[in-house]
Amino acid sequence: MSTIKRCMFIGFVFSVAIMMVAIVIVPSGMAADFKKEYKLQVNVGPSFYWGIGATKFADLVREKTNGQVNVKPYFGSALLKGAQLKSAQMVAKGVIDCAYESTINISPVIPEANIFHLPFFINTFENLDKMKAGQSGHAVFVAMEKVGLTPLAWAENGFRQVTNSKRPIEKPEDLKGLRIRVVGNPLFMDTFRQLGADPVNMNWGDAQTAFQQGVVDGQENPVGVLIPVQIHQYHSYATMWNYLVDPLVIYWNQKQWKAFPADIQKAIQDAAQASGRFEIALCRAGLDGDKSINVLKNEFNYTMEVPDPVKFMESKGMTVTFLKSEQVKAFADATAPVLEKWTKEIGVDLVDKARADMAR
Ligand code: X2X
Repeated sequence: MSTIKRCMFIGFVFSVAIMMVAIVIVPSGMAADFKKEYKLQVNVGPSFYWGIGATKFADLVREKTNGQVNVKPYFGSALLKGAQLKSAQMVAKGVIDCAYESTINISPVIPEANIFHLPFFINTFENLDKMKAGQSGHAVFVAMEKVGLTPLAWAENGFRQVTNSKRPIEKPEDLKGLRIRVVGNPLFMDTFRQLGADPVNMNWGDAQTAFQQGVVDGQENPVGVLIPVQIHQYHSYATMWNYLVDPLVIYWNQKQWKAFPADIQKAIQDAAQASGRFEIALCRAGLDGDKSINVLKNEFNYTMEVPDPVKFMESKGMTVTFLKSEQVKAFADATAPVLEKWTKEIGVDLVDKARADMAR
């Protein structure tokens, strides 16, 4: 062999060796770029509709990333020792990777999220959907980006309904003196105080014990929480007043998100969208005719255990009250000062955007 040929041969053997090493090492090297586990903050337990949605998200992420990204839901705000209002702060800091969380719980960091919690302002799924698709929903996502969070998709807890152990709530006076558990968001305290109730704020983990022990007379939550928590064990009266809505946002720590390769971002984004669509249908099932029941059946091959939450509560002996529009108006009039005060807090501009979205 000539020297040239020998050099070429050695060169060839050397490159083949490098390629083989690359084939063996690179895939595992790429996988090592991902964390073993991405912690997902969820305030409620796995049986709540929102918890079921979080599990669906984790499953879909695993499936769509071919097992490369492992999202693990931590239910009951376990990562926050129950302090649900810290979720956005901890994800922004990167202490927690991602969250499937209520707009109520992110409001300390994203005051704009309170646009959904103005009393008697939104009232229908149609209005909510218009806001999410419109400028007001967009403004909430932009506000999240500004504090280091990447919003991926909307999900839902739902319109919040009031339940209690004392009497049917049909007019503002019926709330007088009732001790009502609310979440620690001052807008909720203001609303119930304005209605003459005696609101007390506590985290969800403590609230469940408070219902059991009868420390409070009532509370407010959507059916996706009321049914799994078996509110009928504690309260005999529910009023379906749609007084405000609690959308969820699936979001990720922004810095971490930006470091993901584009195909992984797309896979996670798709998982968030699909799980959000599924979870919104769970929370609306039985409240929007056949619409959400059909989404669950046709798109997700899923049958609800409790397809009609109102019938279910009634079957457990609860009195479920639906308000006529003039009754809703009496509550809206009574809480008008709260709407006015919080319009200033949130920003007139955003409230105007929401009104324009709803009018479309
Ligand atoms: O604390 C609540 O009431 C709950 C479970 O609905 C939220 O996390 C906002």
